Amino acid sequence: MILLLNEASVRAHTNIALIKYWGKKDDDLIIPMNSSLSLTLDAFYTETSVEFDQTLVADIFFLDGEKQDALADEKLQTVLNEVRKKANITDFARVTSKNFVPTAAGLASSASGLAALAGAASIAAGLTLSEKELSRLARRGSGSASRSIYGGFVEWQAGDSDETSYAKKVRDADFGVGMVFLLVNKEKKAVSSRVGMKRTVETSPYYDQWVKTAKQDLADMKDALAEENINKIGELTERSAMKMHATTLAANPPFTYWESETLDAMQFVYDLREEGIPAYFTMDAGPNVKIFCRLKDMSLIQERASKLFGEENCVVSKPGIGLSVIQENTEPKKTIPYDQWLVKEANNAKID
Ligand code: 2P0
Repeated sequence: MILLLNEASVRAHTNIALIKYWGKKDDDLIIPMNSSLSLTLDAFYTETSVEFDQTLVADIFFLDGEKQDALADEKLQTVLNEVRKKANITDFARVTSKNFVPTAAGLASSASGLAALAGAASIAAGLTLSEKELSRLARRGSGSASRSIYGGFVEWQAGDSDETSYAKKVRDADFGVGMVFLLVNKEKKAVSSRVGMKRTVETSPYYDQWVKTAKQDLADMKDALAEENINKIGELTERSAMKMHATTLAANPPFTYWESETLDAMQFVYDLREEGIPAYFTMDAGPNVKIFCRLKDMSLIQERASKLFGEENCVVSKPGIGLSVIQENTEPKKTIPYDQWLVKEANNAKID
């Protein structure tokens, strides 16, 4: 099937932050307090199709085959409204999304979901946004989505305005690293990241130090990436996660995303290191643990972890690529990287 003119489909991969984003200085525009840095992963992604249709009387949203309350989805509405404004259209949209995550992983999919939505909606509306503009648009939906436009290691520079807050690629993840996911709890979290980070900014006495030290951590991380120093990358990753989670413990009311299995998984990682295997953990706004490690150690780590946490709860992932446009919705799907799609569109425009 060839896609219609006002319809577009894209695929976006999720990302895990090594230097975390935690806290906003502007809640509406989603301008973060600190810059962050992530690794895009290939195992988890979202495919989204958007069609603007003048016969619709409201936006409709299907996720994994089930109709959602599109109006109640604040993140989706923000992105669609921004696209309508930019393209000067008023049509409502039919959004169809599918999350590709191994066996209900319970991992937040807002990074891949909102990046895919930004890409598909902008193309469907006839826009040809640069990657930087697309990153800014995805950011309006969800902060971490700004990073999912790119593959490899990606920095979201905080900036201080809508124009200056966007992500850019730091380098390819081409030196043999990946992640093992330990899924210790697949339930929806009690405190969303949006609510959690706001409470932390407003009440945690540790928050100022988080912002201050994140700056140096990011600079050190960029050096470590340039050196391809896996131990240094891992140590900084672990420390950033520990500091982020420390801020929540001191918030009012205090809270934590950890569960007892989170601590078990951390101990598992310490034990790997005792044995000389370079492995480092990170946790986000939930109890699951992600292990940064060498690709060549991934199967050994997965095998060991499966014995402790169950085979279905251990998933490995290589680094992933950036946004791609689905050109033909046949199986297997024919895709083209977004940057190449832009070049093609520019050439087509010249011919026209
Ligand atoms: C991150 N997290 O850097 C951090 C670390 C969770 C912990 O970005 O409010 O869904 O939509 O901007 O991006 C998750 O929060 O939050 C997140 P909003 P988002 O990956």
